[in-house]
Amino acid sequence: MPSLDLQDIPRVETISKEEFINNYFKPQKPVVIERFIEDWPAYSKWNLEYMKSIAADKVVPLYDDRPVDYKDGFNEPHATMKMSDYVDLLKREPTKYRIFLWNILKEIPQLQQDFSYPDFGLKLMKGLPMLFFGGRDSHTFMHYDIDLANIFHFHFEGQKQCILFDQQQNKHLYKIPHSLITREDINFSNPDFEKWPALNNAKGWQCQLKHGEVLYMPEGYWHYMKYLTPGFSMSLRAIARNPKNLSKALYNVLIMRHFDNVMRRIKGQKWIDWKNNQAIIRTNKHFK
Ligand SMILES: O=C(O)CCC(=O)C(=O)O
Ligand SMILES: [Fe+2]
Repeated sequence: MPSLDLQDIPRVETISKEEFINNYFKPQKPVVIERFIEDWPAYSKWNLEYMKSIAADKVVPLYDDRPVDYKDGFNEPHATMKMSDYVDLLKREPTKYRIFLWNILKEIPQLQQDFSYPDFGLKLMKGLPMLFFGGRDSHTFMHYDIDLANIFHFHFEGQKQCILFDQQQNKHLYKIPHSLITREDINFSNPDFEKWPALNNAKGWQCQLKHGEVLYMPEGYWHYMKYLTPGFSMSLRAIARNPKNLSKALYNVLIMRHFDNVMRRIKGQKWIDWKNNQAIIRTNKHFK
């Protein structure tokens, strides 16, 4: 059976600032650091039960895997639930509901005492520690982040599969124009190559993250995350340094996002359908 051409992301136990900058940041290569946060209180404290106890009555925004609808705003949640109910659901059964981009600094400030901003030689954005939760077998669609930042993704409880591609692979990925995602009907954990033949030419990376491990994703890297068991992660970020990525980030934030919203308002579902179709036409043009 054909499968995606994915290399295992290199793993190290720990890393110095110099090693990180020279071996991974400068060449823009991903890495998993296995034992970097063992001295954080979060390493022993953070699990689903703890999050439930600390945020029980908070109402959290939830996302499932429904395709983008023109009526939804950019990143608008599909449902909400009390955190205690959500954690109970995660533990009880597989669920598609995920928490995506939840700013813990704002929501539960005391969690800040449980971690520190590591010195990887990059300036981390202090206001933006984001949390992500998911149930067994749920996935976060393939996307790259609007600011093309360097992302440090710390995982807690359970196991998560991550598949990454760099921006050079865009032409093989059925990327949707004027957006940050690929076709949502591609199952990246087991793609249908008859339907999506260009994926044969994509070269990417993969890993399975365990509790306490941190994944470095270089600037603008595409990422697809599948929760193999219920769990959650925290992302810290550093602004893109490569001028090309930085200008792409500015374009996305200042122009692309608003243009897309305006087109949704004017053209409705036709705009979404056109974009989905263009993803195939553009990728096939390159493939043939
Ligand atoms: O883990 C997830 O569900 C998504 C993570 C993500 O997209 C990110 O860290 O930027
Ligand atoms: Fe992301």
